[in-house]
Amino acid sequence: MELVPNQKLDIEEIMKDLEHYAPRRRGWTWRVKPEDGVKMHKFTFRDCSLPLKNSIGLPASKYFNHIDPQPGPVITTEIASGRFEDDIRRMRMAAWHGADHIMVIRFTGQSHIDGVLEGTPEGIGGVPITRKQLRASRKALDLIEDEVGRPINFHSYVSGVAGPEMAVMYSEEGINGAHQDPQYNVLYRNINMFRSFVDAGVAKHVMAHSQIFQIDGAHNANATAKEGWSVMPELMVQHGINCAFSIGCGMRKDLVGLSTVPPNSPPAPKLWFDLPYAVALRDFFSEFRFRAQQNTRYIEADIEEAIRTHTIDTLISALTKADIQSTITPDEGRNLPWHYNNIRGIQTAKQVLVALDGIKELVKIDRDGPLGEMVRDLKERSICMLEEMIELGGYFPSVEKGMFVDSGKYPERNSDGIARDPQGGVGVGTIVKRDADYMAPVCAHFGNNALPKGLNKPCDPIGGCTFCDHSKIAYIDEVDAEDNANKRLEKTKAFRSGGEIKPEVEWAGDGTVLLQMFLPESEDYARVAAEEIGKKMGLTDVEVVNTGMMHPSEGTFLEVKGKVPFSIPKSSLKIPVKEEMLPEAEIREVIKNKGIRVVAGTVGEDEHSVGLREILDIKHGGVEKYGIKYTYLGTSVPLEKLVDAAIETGAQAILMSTIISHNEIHRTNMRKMHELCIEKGIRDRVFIIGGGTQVTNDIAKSAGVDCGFGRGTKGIQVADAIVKLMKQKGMV
Ligand code: Z97
Repeated sequence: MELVPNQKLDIEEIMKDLEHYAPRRRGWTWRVKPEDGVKMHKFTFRDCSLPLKNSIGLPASKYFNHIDPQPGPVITTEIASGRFEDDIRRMRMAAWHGADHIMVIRFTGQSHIDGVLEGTPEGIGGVPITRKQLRASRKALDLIEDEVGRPINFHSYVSGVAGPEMAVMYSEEGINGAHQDPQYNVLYRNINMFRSFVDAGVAKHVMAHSQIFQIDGAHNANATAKEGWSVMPELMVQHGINCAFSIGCGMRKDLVGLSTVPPNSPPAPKLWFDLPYAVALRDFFSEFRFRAQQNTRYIEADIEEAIRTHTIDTLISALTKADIQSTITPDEGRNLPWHYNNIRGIQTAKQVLVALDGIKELVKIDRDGPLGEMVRDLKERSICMLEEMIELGGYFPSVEKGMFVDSGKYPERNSDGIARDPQGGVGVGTIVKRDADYMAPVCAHFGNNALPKGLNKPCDPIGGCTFCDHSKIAYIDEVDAEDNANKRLEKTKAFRSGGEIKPEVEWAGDGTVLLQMFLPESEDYARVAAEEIGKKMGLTDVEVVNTGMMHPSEGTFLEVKGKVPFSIPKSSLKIPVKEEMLPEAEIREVIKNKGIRVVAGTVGEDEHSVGLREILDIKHGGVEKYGIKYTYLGTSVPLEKLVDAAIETGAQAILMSTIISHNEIHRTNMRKMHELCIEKGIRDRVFIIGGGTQVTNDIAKSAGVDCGFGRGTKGIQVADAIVKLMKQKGMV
């Protein structure tokens, strides 16, 4: 199976024969960064990686020969609508825009499930991670990575009370990255602290076996704390604990990623917090890798605000270091995976990193001034915190006393940290000491394993474990007759491949649309009015998802989501034939060589001039921009006058505009112009181009002129048409 760019991914095909699917590689992959940079178009990129085979460039790429430079860091996007079968298509879109790290957020509560799930139930707040879901996604990503020409890392979470089981499953199924940090379980999921660390030992060891890249959970303190910037010393301590523990469990330093977030956000003077923090962290942990995520603590529902914060945060990454640049959108707050915002997040990271390519050769971080002092201060605070923890008896007593996520910047304390009882939490009392002769015939086993002497491999006694022999894995397809992907796919088939078109945000065929509006009212009235407007427009499930006060009484900007209750049959649509434009360089070349000149005017008794001026003047990209010389005769120009001017100036084309169209005057005038030119004997050397709001190419041609343009036409289209007409006549 191979993907074809102009064909949709066939999800049903992906779901076939998953029982026999095995991952074709394991472990994490970085982007390839050529030593001497990447040359594209007229530029050399210093820190960029190899470009993709198939991709979609930034919006402005059309001005730069359609290049799509790929930054050095891996770029992450989080996709998790609750239905993985829909997310697969989003992964493909994300990959085309430059994401090569796809993270699937787990559904609410999976942390507390004491085992792995099977089948493909629908999730809320994320996707239930199951073997079938992993296989289907990984299988699709194999095809997607072939299509874009770059490996894609697939990622989820090895946390919660089933951490080790998840790690084994990830290892078996070729998952490339995972969050794993025992402190996360303890602090945020109230899992017993001892159990969490024992589990982490096993999970990390298994992850190391398959070279699964690990991301820690320190950023959660930043996102949970009352003041994100106060926990900076503690964040370094948390990173330190997880790094040391990971190394102890056999992980490679280059596969341990610190999850770092610039801790502050405007309107705070962000740089004075974020930069010293970023520098201090990178000083301490230089041998490890950095996964930079944008600040989420202060993210609001406003996409523009998120993009601005993301841009500033990515600047910090570029100035310091990021091996992986995460992207995030406000949709977590809106509780709806607005998947096209994922693409915007990826574009933001790509645009910023490409714009700042090679920044460190141009801008140096100055440690001599206040920055150096602030970096030192942060480091000292974190070391002091570690010393106090040792005095308290170590990590566990420190957690018991609420040392973490206290709102005071260490050593200040507000006694509001998260305190956990060592004898409490999920899974308390479940640790069982291994007997002296405990034996597990599996590879990647953590801790004591009393294997018989003389074995080549621990799993030899059973003829291979599931890490060595993938076919030994017991694959369960579905466990629920109703709550499964196959049933859901049946229901959405019409919208995916059955010729029905319906908007989609969360799930295929959900009909969700987003309206933007401004209401000249205060926020309270605007909110309620916006909902009413949505309902009157025929939407269902109407909800205001974002408001922005423009002025307390003058008005409010709103975003309203709702669902359309209908779909459009594809067969009912007539697609206009697209005019294929010549390359701009060719248009310019012909115009330059031939010295093209036109005469132009609004004809008849018509005083409109704006449209035609836009077609002519250089200001908004009129024909002048492409080298065409013009003689503009103004408005209400008699047809004869235009013809005479064409003869006088030796113009190759007459541009006649008619806005007023009652009594079909636009048709009549074009026909008359055609006849007049014949009469004057110039029709074979002058092209006639008609324009106006009611004019179409078909109307113009049927009236005898060479071509016609309607509303919204740009100068380049007219220039393109003239060059094409010249080519047709063999003049070029
Ligand atoms: C990120 N935007 O990219 P559950 N383990 C760790 C975590 O940090 C998390 C989980 C497990 C964020 C993603 C935050 N991280 C969300 C170390 C969550 C989640 O929700 O308990 O099943 O696991 O880091």
